[in-house]
Amino acid sequence: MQNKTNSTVRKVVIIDSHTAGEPTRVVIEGGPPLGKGTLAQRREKFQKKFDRFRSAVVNEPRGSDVYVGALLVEPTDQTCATGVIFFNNVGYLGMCGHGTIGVMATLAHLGKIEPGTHRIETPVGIVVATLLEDARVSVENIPSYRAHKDVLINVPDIGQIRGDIAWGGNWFFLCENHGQELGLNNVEHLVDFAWHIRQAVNEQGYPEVDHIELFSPSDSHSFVLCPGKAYDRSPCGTGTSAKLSCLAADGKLKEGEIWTQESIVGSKFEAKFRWEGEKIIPTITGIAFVNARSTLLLNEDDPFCWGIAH
Ligand code: PYC
Repeated sequence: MQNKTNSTVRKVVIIDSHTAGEPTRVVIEGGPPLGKGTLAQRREKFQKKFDRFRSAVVNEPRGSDVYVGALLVEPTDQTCATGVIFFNNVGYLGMCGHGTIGVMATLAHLGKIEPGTHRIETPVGIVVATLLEDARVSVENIPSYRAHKDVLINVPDIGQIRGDIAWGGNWFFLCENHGQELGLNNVEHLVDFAWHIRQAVNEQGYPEVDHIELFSPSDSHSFVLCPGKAYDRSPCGTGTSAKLSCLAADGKLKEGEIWTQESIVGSKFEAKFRWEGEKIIPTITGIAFVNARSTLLLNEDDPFCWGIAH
């Protein structure tokens, strides 16, 4: 299709879903040419050469800060149903739990998978996802672990906060002693509060941490702040994995025991783990609903063709 200056209007076919309230926008046609190589190499190429495509797909005016994008790519491992590179309003993710559940629901919607187990390749490893007969999806995540326990962070204007740092496919700082009310009525304050923690954690020796997870000290109610300052509407699959690694390391949850993690909007994931050496293999179960299929039109005449960037 041509626009008024005769340049081409590019078409990008997407399927939107939400997993426990958190959106996933899967690009099924029209993605950038990333060539061959590992998924980590292709993610790097995406970032270096086609970053404006990321912004065009998930940012305003076509999306919003909350969207997580998922670009389907050819896997290097032919036992995998697909490869996927996850991205958000500011950059790229290692793995994404709610996003993997969204990708599975999308593949099922397209008739590309049947109930059963399917391997999915991500830039940080292969996950094993099972589409259950009732449309729920279980994701056996990559090995997860707690890297640091009880780290003391001095947060300007807030004070001292203690928390653990753990890997669940992304890096998390998890804390309970924050003294905040974890409720949707308090969400703007929680965003601001968690953002201050994120900056202090990064400045005080942990630049890799890009997600902050606040927990209720008495139950599994949580709040997760994502790298681009949006809060996760789902209980965050990689965050739940990070949490499981802390519970496992502290002996507070046994292998195979169910942990139900609740998000700030009240949605839930069921999770369990098994040990693999010093690390754990988490399994997260949730459901996604496909809610739109459309074609994005990238028209170079549009001053916001590539999104309103951060
Ligand atoms: O479910 O892993 C997740 C996730 C990461 C960022 C948003 N959701």
